[in-house]
Amino acid sequence: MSVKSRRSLLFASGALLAVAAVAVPVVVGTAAADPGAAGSGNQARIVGGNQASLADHPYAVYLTDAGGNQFCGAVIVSSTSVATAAHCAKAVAKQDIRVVAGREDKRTSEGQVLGVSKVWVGQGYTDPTQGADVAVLTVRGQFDYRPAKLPDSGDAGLYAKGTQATVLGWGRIADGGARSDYLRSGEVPVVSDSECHSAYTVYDQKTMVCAGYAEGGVDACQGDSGGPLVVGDTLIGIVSFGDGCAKAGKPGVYTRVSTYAKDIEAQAKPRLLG
Ligand code: 4AZ
Repeated sequence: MSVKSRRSLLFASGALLAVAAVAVPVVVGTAAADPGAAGSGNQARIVGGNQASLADHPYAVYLTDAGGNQFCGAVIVSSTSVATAAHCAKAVAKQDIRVVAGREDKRTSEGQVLGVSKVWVGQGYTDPTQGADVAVLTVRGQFDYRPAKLPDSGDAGLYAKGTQATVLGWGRIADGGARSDYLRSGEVPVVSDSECHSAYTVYDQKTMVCAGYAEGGVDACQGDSGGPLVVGDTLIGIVSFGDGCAKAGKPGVYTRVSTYAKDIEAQAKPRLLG
């Protein structure tokens, strides 16, 4: 979610308005034409990225509401569950959330559409800027696609400044611009905690990690929230918030998955339905 929309939320009254404002930017723009969608050229893809393939990233999925509108990304973490952002899980009622897997192009009917039987939200979550912007959705049925790996204690180095990571999503291709019909990816370097704290006073290195170039140009954007930031097939971040998209000095802020890996794993375990 954007810092700007959160600021306006602070002037609005009440948490219900907040939920409505989070849901708005992700529902608009789905019907807009994508000028680059035919596969020609590689300019202005995502924000500074390129069309991507599910063959390389089969765990990348998206969420729709009951009307079929894509509102967030997510990532398969087991045969029966996805991780996403808490602010995504809270934007739409559980019974109305659908998880779409195996579909690169939103305009097709490829892959799977699964409902959600259970929603777990990160403990203490209130707002993306306060951390714990993580959720696990248990789906009705099983995915035909392999999960991303969760980081373990040996993966601390993946969070070092300069690690090249890949962000994936079906969100806007420019700040305030059209939503993408295709899955897109962008390559972004992990940003140091001190640098990210300079960009965002709310930055908390325990629960968040930043990625992006100092000069901007490549970033997640509205509608990419909840989607994966991976190094290889290891999930290091979940798209959470930022000040606009791809702006100089304003890297994307992601949920630090290593902090929540044990929780995610516990929620992701397939278990017998009671
Ligand atoms: C959003 O509103 C959003 N540039 C997601 C990511 C970023 C900004 C906004 C990061 O879903």
